[in-house]
Order: sequence, then C-alpha cells, then structure tokens
Amino acid sequence: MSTFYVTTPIYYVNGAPHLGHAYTTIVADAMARHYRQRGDDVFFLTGTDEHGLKVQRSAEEQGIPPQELCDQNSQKFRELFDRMNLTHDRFIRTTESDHEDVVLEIVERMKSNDDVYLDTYEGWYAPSDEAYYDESEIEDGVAISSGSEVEWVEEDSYFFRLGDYEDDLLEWYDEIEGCVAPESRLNEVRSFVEGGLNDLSITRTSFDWGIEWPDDPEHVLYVWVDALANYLTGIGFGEDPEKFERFWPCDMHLVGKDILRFHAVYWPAILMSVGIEPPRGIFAHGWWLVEGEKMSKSKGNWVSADDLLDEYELDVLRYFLLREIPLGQDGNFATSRIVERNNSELADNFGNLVNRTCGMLDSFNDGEVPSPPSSVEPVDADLADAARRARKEVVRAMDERETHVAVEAAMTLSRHLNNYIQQTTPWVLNREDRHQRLEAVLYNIVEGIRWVAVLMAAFTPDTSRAVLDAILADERSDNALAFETLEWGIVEGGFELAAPPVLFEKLDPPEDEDETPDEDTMPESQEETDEEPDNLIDFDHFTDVEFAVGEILAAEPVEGADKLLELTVDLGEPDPRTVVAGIANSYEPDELEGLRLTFVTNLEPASLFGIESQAMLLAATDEDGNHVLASYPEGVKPGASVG
Ligand code: ME8
Repeated sequence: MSTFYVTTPIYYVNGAPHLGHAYTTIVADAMARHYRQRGDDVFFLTGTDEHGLKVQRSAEEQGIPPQELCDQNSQKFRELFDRMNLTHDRFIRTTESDHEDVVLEIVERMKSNDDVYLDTYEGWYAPSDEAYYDESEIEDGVAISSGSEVEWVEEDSYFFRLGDYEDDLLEWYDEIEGCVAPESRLNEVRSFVEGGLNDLSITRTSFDWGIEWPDDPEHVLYVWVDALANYLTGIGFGEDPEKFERFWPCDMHLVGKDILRFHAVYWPAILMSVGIEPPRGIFAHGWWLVEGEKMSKSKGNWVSADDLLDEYELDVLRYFLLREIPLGQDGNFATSRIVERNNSELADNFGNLVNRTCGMLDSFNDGEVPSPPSSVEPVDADLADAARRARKEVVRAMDERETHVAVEAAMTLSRHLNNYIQQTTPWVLNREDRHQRLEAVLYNIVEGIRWVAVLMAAFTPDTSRAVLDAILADERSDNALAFETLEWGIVEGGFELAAPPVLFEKLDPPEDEDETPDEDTMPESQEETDEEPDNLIDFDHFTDVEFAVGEILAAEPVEGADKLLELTVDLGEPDPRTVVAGIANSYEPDELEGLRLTFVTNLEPASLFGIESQAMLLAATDEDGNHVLASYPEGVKPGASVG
C-alpha cells in the first residue's frame, strides 16, 4: 500500500489562529483526504510551536507563565481544527515530552558527527520571525523580506556547520525532482545556497523558554531546530520504528513561502547531518493578502478563522480557499469573493444540479433512483467519458499540487451534468411517456452526481457526504468515497432517494466591502490577464448559461409599466414559469400566445414591478428600436435546449 505523509507548519502560540493558519491546514487536509480516497495509508500532522523568544515575550506582556500561554493558545488551535473537522492523525505540541526526547537525540547526533561548535554570535535577530538576518537583508531596522523589526544580538552560541552542507544541498535540489516546489521557489532557494551559507547559531543564552542544551544549561536550543524536529516526533521517531519507517521520508511539508528557507535549507542539512533522509517534497504556498499586504498576527491585519466560520459554512470556506488562488500564488482576501464563488459556482452549479435532480426523481419517478439503463445513446457515452476525464484530471492535478485545478475539474463535470439535463430534457421525456429513456437519463444524472460528490469529497466533505447519503440512501457503504467506486454504472438503483439535502444557500453580498478589489493591490493570479480581448469568454463560461425553447401560454400587460408584459411560459418543466419581458411597445399580448421563443433559463430571478421574472426572453432590436422575436416551428418542443 502506498503511503502519504503530509504536514503543516506547527503554529506559534503567541496569538489566536487566523485565516492564514486555517488555509495551510485546510489545503493539507484536502490532500490527506484525497490520498485516503485513493487507498493510500495517510498520516497528517499539524500542531503548535511553543518555545522561543517570541512566545516568552508574549507571555511576559500578558503577565502569565509561558506554559500557561501555550496551553491557552494551543487549545484555541486545537478547537479551531476540531471545528473545521480536520482529519489530522496527530496534533503535536513541542512542549510534549516525547518531542523533547527526539530533539535531544537529534542534537546528540549532530554533536557526534562533529557538526557543532561553541562560538559567539554577533548579528541581527527578528523575534517575530525567530530568524537571523545578514546585514544585506536589513533596511531601516527591519528585515526586508518580512518587514519584522530586528535586534542586535551578541552572545555565546553553539553553531551548526551549515556551511559544510552547501554542496550536498545543491546536489539534493538537482537530483530529487520536486523536492522543493514550485520551481520558482526552488530557484530562489538554490541561489540563496549558491551565494554561500554561514554556519547557523542554534542556541541562545538571553532567555530560557526552550529546550536546554545538553551539558550546558545556560543555553536553550534555537526554536527552529526544536520546531522542525516535530516532523520526526509526529510519526514516532525513536519510539515506534515501524511507523517511522513507513512514513518517512515525508511526502509533503506544506508551508507558507515565509518559512521556506528553514524547510528547504536548514531542515535537509540537519537531516543530512544526523543521518536521516531528507523529505521528498516541500511545497511553499503563497499568502493571503489584505489590501496588498500579508495577513499576519504581528501586522494586526488578520482575519479570524473563527469569525469566518461564524459567517460561512465550512464547505463554502474550504471551497473558496482551495479554488480562489492557484496553490503557490498570493491572493487578496475579500468576503465578496466568497459570496460570489458560493452563489455562482456552489449554489448555481452543484447545488442546483442536485436540487433539480432530486425534484425530477420525485416528480417523474416516484422518488426512486432507477436501475442502470440497458442502452446507451451518444450523449450518455459523452457524459461517462467526461466523468472519467474529470477523475483523471483530479488525480493528475492533486499529484502535481494544483489543488485549484482539481476542484475546477470536479466542478466542470457538474456543469456538464447540467448541460446533459438541458440536452436530454427529462420533462419532455416524461410528458411524452418515454419512460425507458427517462429512467436511463435520470440514472445517468444520479450516477454523474455521485462522481462529482466523490471527486469533491476532499474539498467539500460535508456536502459530498450529504449528497451521497441522499442519492445512495441505504445502499451507501463506508467505502462510498473511495476512488475505486468510480466506475460508471456500478450503482444498482431501484431504491428510494433519501430526503434531498439543502446544499448551498445563496448569500447576500457584504455591504461594507468594496465589491471590486483594487487592481493595484491585486496579485497577478487573481487579475484578469490581458492576453485575450475583454469580450471573449471561454467555453466553460458559455456552457454556464442555459438556453431553452419556451412556449408562450399567456401574455398580459403589467399594471403601471407601459413597456412590460407578463408572460406565462411552458419550458417543458412540470410547472410553467412567469417571465417579465420589455416588449410591450412592439407586440400585443394576443400576438404572442403559442409562439415558441428562446429563453435564458438559469438567470437569478429578478423582481420587476412586484412580479418575479423567472427567465429571460431573448429578442433582437431593429433599426427603429423595436423588438423583433424569432420563433421556432411546431416540431421544436418547449424545453428543447438551444446552444
Ligand atoms: O512560522 N497567508 O509559525 P506561524 C497564508 N512556528 N498562509 C499564512 C499566512 C498568510 N497571510 N500567515 C500565516 C511559524 N500563514 C513557525 C513554523 S514549522 C516547523 C514552524 C501560515 O504561526 C503559513 O503556513 O508564524 C505560514 O508558513 C504559517 O502560517 C506560519 O505560522
């Protein structure tokens, strides 16, 4: 069985968790869930980083012992991660005793490899980053890369011979494909190492909140050496050799780009020194920005993860975070974008697909999921192919760490299903009593929905569970999320649908936020590219719009509105829709009855003069500004799709 070991950074406990922490942990959780679905033996580690100057100072500011601050704030992370239903296998704390044992073992090995010596450190240190900086990395008293204030430090320190590992590191970057990703980050790290590495100060004497240096208790271990070793403790290094062997080397240290140097330079060098293989993959993701600046505890511009969860469903937030920015790039945070993605993608695409399907099964098939069809039409074969393509693309994208592409691939299948419904028009099949074909079509739609739910389960787990509970009802097995169930047509059918889930409610846009993010501060990944003219849309956007033929059953003037007519339109559905159209200047009501015209059927309803218009009539305008309607002949039935 393949294994997959994924870690997040362990978070400092100097404050409460924010969206940035939630982001990394949700992405890691999506990876863990995805590989579990593929049958891998997965270990997912997260936790809190509790030693060091930064935590000690926070505790002093609050007038409490550091351990108390750690206990309080670590608990906040743990509670948040429980609230987010994260599926980590261990939540590690660096103040736990098994971790101290691992750290001391690492230090012993570094010493016995003659990689440690005592000297004096003189240089700059930024407590916020717990990082040493060279003169060249500082401007006006702050570290250029992070903006954190630096302090001058002069003290005795044990050093790790990092400089001796330059060649080994460069060789490692070249030989192990994907050891540091994305590629652009690998290049940064490589040039940093090529520029020459100083030995690393790995103890401090001016404070005491840390693991004591063996035989020299004046010194405490530099917090990063302590913290990085958590990745070994988490899977039982020294305690459970079988487990350690199974999961090490780690497949995925997922980190923010702020801490890449620690992971891609210091960590592999330490591992090389102590005789442990370096990790297989370190991936640096981008930052969530607020008005163009990194969101962080120290800047105070952070968005609380708990507040967001009070406002939005967990799956909506997960979907947004995973879909909004390509993994590895920065993105501006705006709640208007959450609302937009929820309304136009989750609610209109996936939610609408499930709701309308449950409605059709109820109205046309007594609420039963039909049995697999005996014959297959080309449109059905296309659908099954699209489902297989989506599965392949989700797998490829996840393996290549393109989470946003994987999410989009699953949603494309959902859009394909909505189109399949428009093409196959189950309501027409029902009206014409073509029962066998109707059942085949309904079966295929349910089967497609099952595939979308399985493909989406790593991203929107609660939704997928609710959908599978409904469409598989009592047939749902513990194995229902496994990718091995993704074979077209394996659901036996012939059972009653459970109560349909309420999936995604439409949300109102936030009132206090500028709807259009400022382009000057918008990262490239979220900007419209100007490679294509503004008026071109891609095929996916086109397929988002549903056009259908509607027959006018009745037309009457709208009181108080000269230009409007209220139309009752048969769109081939169980009930006619009401449509308000601005054509009263060009057509008399009785000219319209019986005409078969083109409508957009999936626009959000709009209220006009107190009447809810549930679709949009398409009409041309002639040279004099009159509306002109193009109608279809008798053979084209209401509900037929146009496109
Ligand atoms: O660095 N956007 O802990 P930390 C995206 N304890 N992700 C963000 C973010 C943002 N604006 N802000 C923070 C530490 N993160 C060390 C790690 S690991 C051995 C020790 C995420 O509490 C991102 O993953 O400062 C970043 O790397 C991490 O939180 C930093 O968390």
